[in-house]
Amino acid sequence: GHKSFVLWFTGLSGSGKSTIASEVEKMLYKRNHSTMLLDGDNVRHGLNKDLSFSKEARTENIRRIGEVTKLFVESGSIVLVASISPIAADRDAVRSLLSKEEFVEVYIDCSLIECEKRDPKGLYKKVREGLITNFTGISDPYEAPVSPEIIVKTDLLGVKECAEQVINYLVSKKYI
Ligand code: GGZ
Repeated sequence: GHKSFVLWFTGLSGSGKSTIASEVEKMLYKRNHSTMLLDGDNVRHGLNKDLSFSKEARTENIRRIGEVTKLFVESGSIVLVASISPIAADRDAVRSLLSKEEFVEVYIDCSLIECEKRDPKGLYKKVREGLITNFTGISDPYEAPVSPEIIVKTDLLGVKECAEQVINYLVSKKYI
């Protein structure tokens, strides 16, 4: 059977995590892989409904997503997680739950200026109006990965090219 692992997409709000993750998922589906996409924003409406955006709650959010990820990896899926996951130690804790090859960190690298320009959900506008506090990248920290397996620059490349970069990595490392 094929390898099971997680593609862990981390980056600012509006950087393109969900968009790239779902494009990669489509490409994996075409190659007959079974996948599971966990989107931070969606998970926060269900499993993690009780969690705020405090430092402790974000850590708990990532811990739970990590445990669910582990279950799906064990069941044979390729898991795609799209979550800001701003704290490096929280991401590393998930990495430690899995074996070395099972955790593939994908840094969705996009400047704050570009994210704010895109503002797909109007959240940055609300932050500037003072309606949202503790917003990642503005009034809350984002710790960029130091040595991610993949860096995708969404302010330089289009969605398809970004997704292909991820697929090419997986092929070159014999994940798929
Ligand atoms: C960051 C926030 C906040 C604050 C609401 N800070 O871009 P989105 O809208 O669709 O995704 C973001 C989502 C963050 O959920 P995560 O689980 O990815 O975050 S974390 O890993 O930090 O726990 C954003 C929206 O919720 N959102 N308030 N204050 N993002």
